[in-house]
Parts: sequence; C-alpha cells; structure tokens
Amino acid sequence: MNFLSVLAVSKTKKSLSKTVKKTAAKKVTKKTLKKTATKKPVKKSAIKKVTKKAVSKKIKPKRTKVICISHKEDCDGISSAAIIRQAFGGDAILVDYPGQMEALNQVVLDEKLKSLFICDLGLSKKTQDEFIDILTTLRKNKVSVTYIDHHDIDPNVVKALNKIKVKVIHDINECTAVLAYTAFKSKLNDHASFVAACAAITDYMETRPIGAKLLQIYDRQFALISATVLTYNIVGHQKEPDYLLYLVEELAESKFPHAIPNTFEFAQIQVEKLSQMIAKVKQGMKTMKNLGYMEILDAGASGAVNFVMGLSGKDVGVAYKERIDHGIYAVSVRGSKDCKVHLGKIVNSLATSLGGSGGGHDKACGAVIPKPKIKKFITELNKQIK
Ligand SMILES: [Mn+2]
Repeated sequence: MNFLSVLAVSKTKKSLSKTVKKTAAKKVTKKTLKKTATKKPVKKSAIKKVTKKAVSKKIKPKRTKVICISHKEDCDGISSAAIIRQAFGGDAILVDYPGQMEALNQVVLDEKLKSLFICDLGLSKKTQDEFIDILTTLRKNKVSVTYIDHHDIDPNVVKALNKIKVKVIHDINECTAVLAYTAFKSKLNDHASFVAACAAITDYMETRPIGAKLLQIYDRQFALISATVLTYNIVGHQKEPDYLLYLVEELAESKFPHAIPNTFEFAQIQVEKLSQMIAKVKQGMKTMKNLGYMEILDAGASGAVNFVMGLSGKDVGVAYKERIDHGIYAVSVRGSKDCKVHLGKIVNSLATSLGGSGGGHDKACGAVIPKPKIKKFITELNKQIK
C-alpha cells in the first residue's frame, strides 16, 4: 500500500544506534569518515586507510552477523523482514526512504556483518549511484548482499549490481514479501505463506500469479482482516521502532496478527482517525484539471492520499506533509485504475529535477520535495499526467 510514502524522518538515526552496536574503534572511524565526507565526498582511499589502521590494532572480528534492512512503513516491508528473519535469523533494521542511505552507511562499518538483505526499498535517480557505491564496498569486504524489491528500477542499476555479484531478486509483478517467500521457501515454514499473502493484499498485489496462489490457501476474509489490522498497527506505530521490530519477531515466529496482543483494539483507534480524515479531506482538498491535492497537517500523507484521490473524483491524488526540521515535503501520490501513465517514473524524474527524490510503482509512489518547490511539483505533475 504505502511504499514511498515517507513518514517519519527523524527517528531513524536513534533506532539505528540502538540496533548497530558500535565499538570505540568504529566510532573513531565514523568520525573520520564524516569529516572526510563533508570535505571531499569521493576520497574513498583515504577513508579506507583510516579504517584499516583503526582495525589492525585489534584482532579482526569474524563476520557472523545477518542484517536485513527493510521498509518500515508498510506490511510488505515488515513481512519481508519477518520472512528473512525466519529463513536466516539475524536482526532487522527498519527504515523509511529518507533513512535508507543512512542505514546502509551504518552497516557498511559493521566489521561483523556477514550477510545483508535489503528489502522493499526502491531506488531513485538520486539514490542509485550511492547505493551501488556502498554495495561495492560491502562486496569488497566479502559481505554477501541480497537485494529484493519490486519497485521500478533503472536496468543499468541491475547490471551494475550483477557485476559486483549482489544477488538481485527483482520483479515488478509481485510484492517483495512474495518474492522473498518464493526465493527462500525451503527455509520457511507453512505460516510464512500467510505473512506473504498479507503483504500482497496491502500492496494491491493479491491478484498477481503467486500472490493469488498464496491468498487462495487461506480464507479470503480472514486474510483481509489480518492484513488490514497488521497494516493499521504498522502505520500507527511509525514512531515506535521497538514495536515495529517486535512485530517482525512475532510474524517470524508464525503468530497471526490477531494473536499479537491489542492489535485489534489499536486498529479500531486508527479506523476512527481515518474516518475523521475523510471529513478533513472533503474540506481541505483542492483540484487541478488532472489531479486532486492537499497539504496534510496532523497525520501521515500516506493515510490521506487515497481519500484525496477518491473524493476529488480525479484519477490522481497527491497528499503532502511538511517535515519541518528537514525543509522538505514528504509527498504521496496515488493513481486510480483509469490512470494510464506510470506515476513512479514521472515522479522520479520530476522530483529529481526539482532537487528532491522519488519514485515507486505505476499507481502508487512517493517523493521528497524541497519546501519551496512543492507548488511547482504539483503544477508540473498535473501537466505531465494528462
Ligand atoms: Mn512493497
């Protein structure tokens, strides 16, 4: 459902520092790296030398750690992390789009990292080069890297990743959790198919070939209510990283969403908030020829965007929320069934040209737009989607 929806930007660093334990030596390395990076971002040889020096003073630790960096904002990301955890163990680092690169820059410093999985995190023109650079460093350090995703991707990025022997599991026709389930089925129990089916539902991909087969194992209504309650718990706990990690653990341990304490009660609170959102959107929404749009002040943009599209009567809806500390707008875009253009591709180019970033699927995507450019983003998008 809400991939590039970009919810909480600020908490990622905090949750990261909790997850990734840093030794003193690493801290020094990081400091040096940061200093170097701000002066000359490409001076990699210098960084490496410093890293080596710091490390050589002690015994090189054995690489044993498994880490999965996954999308924290929706059921597909959380379910993917749970499936990787069941198949390979290890810990999850849950991020939103603005926190994606920061997380990668952290794990690259982890001398114990053995294998890294990156799930349900699409790339944009702005992030793809840095992504390849970081993964190149990881591969040089003999870290096994698996990238599982279903967002639109530049074919040159796939080529570059194949070249450095990153395992790329990419298919725009199924959700990430279904791709992960299919790839690692032999390491998973029966319940994992339910976790994948829930992800397919919330990503609107339960009618795709594999997604449909998995859903058909279960009673449809049972799967729908489970997926929906899980989604409301994920969306409503975006600022509580520990709770999201707890959800990953419970799903990895084959718990049904209803068996996790208080999930239905919490979902009821979310449903009530959403019903209030309908009234707010009716009041505050504006339209242009080809789209409806609205600035959201007190909730996530991704929770409102479907209402903006639906209630505007247009085939494209845009909802955006200011990230005050960052000087940007987090933007969510949705298209109806009648929307014939690929919104993810258009938004990727447009956001990049305005100094932001973005992308995603044909009918659902998101962007980060510098604050002064938001009006331009909307008027340009309106022009490009007719
Ligand atoms: Mn997804």
